[in-house]
Amino acid sequence: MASRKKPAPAPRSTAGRKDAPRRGIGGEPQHQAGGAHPTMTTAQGIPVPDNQNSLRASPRGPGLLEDFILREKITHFDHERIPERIVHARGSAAHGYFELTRSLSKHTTAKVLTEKGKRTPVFCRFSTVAGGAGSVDTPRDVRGFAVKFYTDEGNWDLVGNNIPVFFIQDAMKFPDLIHAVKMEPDRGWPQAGSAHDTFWDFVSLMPESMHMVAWAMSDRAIPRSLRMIEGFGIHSFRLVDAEGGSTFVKFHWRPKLGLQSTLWDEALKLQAADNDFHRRDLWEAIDRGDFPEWELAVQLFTEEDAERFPFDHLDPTKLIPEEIVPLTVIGRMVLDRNPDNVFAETEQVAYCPANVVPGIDFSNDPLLQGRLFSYLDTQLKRLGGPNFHQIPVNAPKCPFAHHQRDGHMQMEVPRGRVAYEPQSLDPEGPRASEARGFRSFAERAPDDARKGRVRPASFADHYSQARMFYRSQSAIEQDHMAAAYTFELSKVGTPHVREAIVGHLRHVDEALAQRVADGLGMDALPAAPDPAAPILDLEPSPALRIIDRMKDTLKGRSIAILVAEGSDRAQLKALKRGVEKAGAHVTVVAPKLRIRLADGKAMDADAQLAGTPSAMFDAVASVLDPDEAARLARDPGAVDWFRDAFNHLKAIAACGGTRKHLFAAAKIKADAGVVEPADVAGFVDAAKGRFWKRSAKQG
Ligand code: HDE
Repeated sequence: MASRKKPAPAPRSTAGRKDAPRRGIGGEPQHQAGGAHPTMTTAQGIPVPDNQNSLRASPRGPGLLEDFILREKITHFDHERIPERIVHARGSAAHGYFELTRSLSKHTTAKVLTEKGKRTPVFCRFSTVAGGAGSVDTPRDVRGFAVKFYTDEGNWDLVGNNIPVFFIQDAMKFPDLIHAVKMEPDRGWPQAGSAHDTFWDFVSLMPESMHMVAWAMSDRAIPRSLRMIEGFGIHSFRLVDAEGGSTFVKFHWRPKLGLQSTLWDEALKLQAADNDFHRRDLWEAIDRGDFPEWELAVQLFTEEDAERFPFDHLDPTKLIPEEIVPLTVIGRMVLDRNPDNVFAETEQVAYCPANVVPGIDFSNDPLLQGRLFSYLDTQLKRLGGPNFHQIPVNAPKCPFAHHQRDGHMQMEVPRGRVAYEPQSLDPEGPRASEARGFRSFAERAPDDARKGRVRPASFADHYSQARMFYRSQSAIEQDHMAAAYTFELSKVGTPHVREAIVGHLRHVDEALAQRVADGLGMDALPAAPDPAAPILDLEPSPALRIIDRMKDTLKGRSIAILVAEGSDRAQLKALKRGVEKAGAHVTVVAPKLRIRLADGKAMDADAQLAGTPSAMFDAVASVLDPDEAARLARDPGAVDWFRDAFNHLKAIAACGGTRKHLFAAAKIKADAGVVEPADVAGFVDAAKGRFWKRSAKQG
């Protein structure tokens, strides 16, 4: 059992006192803090007499092999790591609940989707895809959005992403895709990034990836907060009703805080400032009671509806625009508890798209079909055997009973002699139930069904939705996409790969292709490949943007106020109170952690300026004594603090000293996004959005 007390300080060195045998810390008791504490034991329960010194034959050695306490401790430590996930290795998670607000009883028997008002416990894990577990939180990447619902009818896992489509159409290509995006095997970089030759080489030869690549180059791939991302089940699933009838369904999570992304420069600076930016943001929000919330919405459609779509809904590189099939909100998810232990829960949680409950079934999407195999397979290795469902975070919270037995790390002690079925010896043994059991939708195979390794003709259109996505973006978001393609391709050393991508982009949008070609310094536009199907000009879908979908609120936002020696306490207080009242979290930043304000009294800041760049906040303010502002204007870090806030299009409440000295040093010309700190209401209002007009001026 782990003691919750502060650890004892490191033992003092006995160097220079070779003769003095010592126990513990200078022979003193090791635990300073008072109160009762459990006696430390080995894993076998043997009390440990000394946790500082190994057993020696004499005070200066040698060590003794019989020291079972040392050996046990080191052996366990040696085995503390398990294989990290081959994808989605870096994750952060939280517990919470799902509450159904609208019943889907017309379409499904699944209780989790029919019992209105019922709260089902969930465990939700967010992740980046490409980087290893020790990589950073803010690379340009897709985010995983996996939810385990502990329903009364067993666990249902909705294992999705924050982008509604995927790179490939067939599971056969997944290992290739991941090998291409991960670190190049001969050199071991880049970590957590797609801006390199092998990724772009692969996608340049896989036109089906063009739609998802467009999403990955959009602001969706650099979210501001995990609390502000959407989630998508991607594939069509089936809902199955009591009569065995079926409706197709796509699942969407929509964040209550609205959607928000960072600018690319901001994401880069966040990487330098805080590798754990997203996990910290999620953890801290939950810790202070700002529970993130999402709506669960569904798109429901029939086989006949699907036949009218200008694409095949079984192709996971396609989405169904909300304008064609509207979203119906059916519930909400609230994440209200941080994990107690990251390894036990976030690392050991095992999601699997094959975990569905009666009333929910799969579609024939070939990517989904491959996933149904992969997750259990990978978990057998990652979690060391077939009993990982017994790990608390994975165990169902409803009763379960089966005849599976033994295996590595069996934690249960099944009773009795019967571990088979049919059987007549144990009247209480579990039996299958036709009435309650999971029933697959009795889909009829088409009359002309033939076995074969084929791609249906209905999957051949690779560009129309990429075009639709690009054309649905606002002009600012299109600028960001053009810049992202240019940046990523500028990191590709192989000219023919760059050219192939620009060729594909001509099918997405000729002007986009031209901008990227210009950015890369190409003399002429490369030829576009022959498309396998006619490219359609689909109606744009404004719902696919982010910028208009930032909520007009300070709730969930984070604001910094910069103070220094001699700052005015009353003004700081008024600003802080006003911003907090509007729902934002305030961090008081200062050049030193303890400063003396104008009233002569000391104050502790929350963070030190040098380690807390303005990129970490949604808006910033300053309350500075003019002399201090003049002094700070000679500190490049302080000047960058304002320059970045301005260039990242954020509202700034700037005091007179800041305008005079720091703005001058940062060459900032105040605009509508710059207000007086005394104008608390004006700042609260300005801080709700970004000042996009500045980005137009930046060109
Ligand atoms: Fe995954 N994916 N995936 N994936 N996936 C895994 O399972 C795989 C795909 C997704 O937080 C692995 O336990 C294949 C689509 C998430 O623990 C692995 C294919 C979507 C997570 C695996 C896909 C996802 C994973 C790695 C193509 C969005 C993290 C470790 C056929 C709908 C879950 C693990 C967590 C994890 C395989 C494609 C989402 C290897 C073969 C599409 C969110 O089994």
